Amino acid sequence: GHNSLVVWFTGLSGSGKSTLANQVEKKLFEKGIKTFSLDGDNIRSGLNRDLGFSPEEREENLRRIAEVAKLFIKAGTVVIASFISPLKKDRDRLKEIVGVENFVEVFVNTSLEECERRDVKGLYKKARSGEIKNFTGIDAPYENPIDPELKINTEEENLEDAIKRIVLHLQDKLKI
Ligand code: GGZ
Repeated sequence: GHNSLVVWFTGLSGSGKSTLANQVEKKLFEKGIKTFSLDGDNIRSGLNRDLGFSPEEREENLRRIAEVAKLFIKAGTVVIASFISPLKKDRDRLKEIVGVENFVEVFVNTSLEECERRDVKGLYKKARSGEIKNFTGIDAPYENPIDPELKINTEEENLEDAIKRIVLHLQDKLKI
């Protein structure tokens, strides 16, 4: 079969990573491509439920996810991963673990202002009030990817166009 890939969405909480990931997965499914999604909902509640949000714990969170993604790659499944993954050094390590040739970094470049305005889960409000500590963008850093393979600006680009752009790029890489 075709070679496999890890499509890695990085960006702030509320940037739209999961929305994009879900839609991309749907499109790939329609094309008969086997995918599996990894996100906070299925990873932080199980495999990584011992980990919080300190820099060390985020590093370990991402390292384990990369190892899981590597296994899926070996099984020929396209992995769609959505994690904030805020630090460049940690993202560099992901690429090393998975293999840079198998890794597609997608930067969901929604501004902090817009994420905070949306505040879908009310987490920014809690972070501002100090109820949540070490919240990315508020009192924990997010380092923008310098040269991501794809960059999505959800404030300017229409969602459907962004999804199409990502899927076309993946089809090209998978040679399908
Ligand atoms: C950032 C946090 C935090 C803190 C809880 N900082 O929008 P969400 O809710 O559903 O997604 C966020 C998710 C981030 O987990 P990741 O595994 O993606 O982070 S990392 O890649 O940095 O390891 C958010 C929720 O968890 N959340 N506390 N302090 N996001």
